[in-house]
Amino acid sequence: MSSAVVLYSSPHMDITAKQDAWLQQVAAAEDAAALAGLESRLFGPKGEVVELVRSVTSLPKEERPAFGKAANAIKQLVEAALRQRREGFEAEELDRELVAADFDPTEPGPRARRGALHPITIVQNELVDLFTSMGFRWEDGPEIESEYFNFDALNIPGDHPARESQDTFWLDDGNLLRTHTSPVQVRTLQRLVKAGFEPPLKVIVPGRCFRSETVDKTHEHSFYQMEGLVVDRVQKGADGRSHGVSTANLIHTMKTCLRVILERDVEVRLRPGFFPFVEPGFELDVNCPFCREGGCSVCKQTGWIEILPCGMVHPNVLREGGLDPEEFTGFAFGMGLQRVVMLRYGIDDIRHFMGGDLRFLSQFPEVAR
Ligand code: FA5
Repeated sequence: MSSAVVLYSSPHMDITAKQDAWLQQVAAAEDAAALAGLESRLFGPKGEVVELVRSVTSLPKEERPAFGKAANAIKQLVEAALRQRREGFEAEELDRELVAADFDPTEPGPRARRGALHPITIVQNELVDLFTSMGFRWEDGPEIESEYFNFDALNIPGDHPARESQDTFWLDDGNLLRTHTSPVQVRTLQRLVKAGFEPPLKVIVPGRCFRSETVDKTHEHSFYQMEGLVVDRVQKGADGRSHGVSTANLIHTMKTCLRVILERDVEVRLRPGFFPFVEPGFELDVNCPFCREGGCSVCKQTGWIEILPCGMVHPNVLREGGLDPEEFTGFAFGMGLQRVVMLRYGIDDIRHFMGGDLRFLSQFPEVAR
């Protein structure tokens, strides 16, 4: 190693010789431990380099500036040599470790866990895609709703027994947590009619609802529905008869939707069902996906599973929305999303959805879009 970088000769001390000696010792250190020992001998509390710098005070005044400058330069030189040698040992050590550990730098690192969509979101997205492809538009409504939109506007006055089947959480200001997505029917009609919009109108309303219920295998206090509403003007046909939106349209739409979501051909049947905001009202059943016929415990040996309520929009609701029921007719449905997801994936308990158990959730691997 070329060492004679600092050339200075003092009548009192040959510091160039010291410098050469130290640099040679650094170069001769056999390993990291020897280097660490040398470092503390040179730079420790009474280290040789430290003492050299300090010795400036013992010199005659006129020699001090030149000596101090040279001593500091030597100090920096030796420090740099030590650092370089230390890094050399560290690099050698790393090489040794890599060889010894049979380390494969081309091996992929541990994979980060990717988030996935919740099964309710997966099915909701599919339904939204399906309905928008059929010309439906997505409407939204507030989860904190007024008594008027949740009940009165839907033909459910204060003393109506139907209010009891949708017991909910009331807020101090008289509002409530909506019990269904149906209030958005009247909200949408009122808004669009006011803006001068004339049906045909096709909307879907996915959203969260709340009921004060005892939670069990099929009931939650917070759950998801998807409302559907179709309204159109009654037309006079060539046969002279009036044609409006019909139950046949409702059945066709529901069959199409269930076929896509349940990924199979479906049979449906309608039974009478009472909801004050539809007339007539129906419970729509689908043939059981588990036994296909015959009967099983899921369909309670009937071969049919109740899947969603629906019906023809009640004239009072159309009127409340600002439309003349003599001129317009429509159908509506209110699908329980959890119910559809349970049927699609064969899930037997609704409480899994909000339980937060990753063993359940990680079975639905679709990655967030
Ligand atoms: C209604 O909520 C009506 N608004 C649906 C409707 C819309 C009828 C348009 C006619 C026309 P129902 O209370 O039956 O209806 O609830 C509809 C669906 O929501 C049920 O079939 C069920 O799947 C789901 N649902 C209701 N309550 C709960 C609950 N506590 N937990 C989970 N899902 C529920």
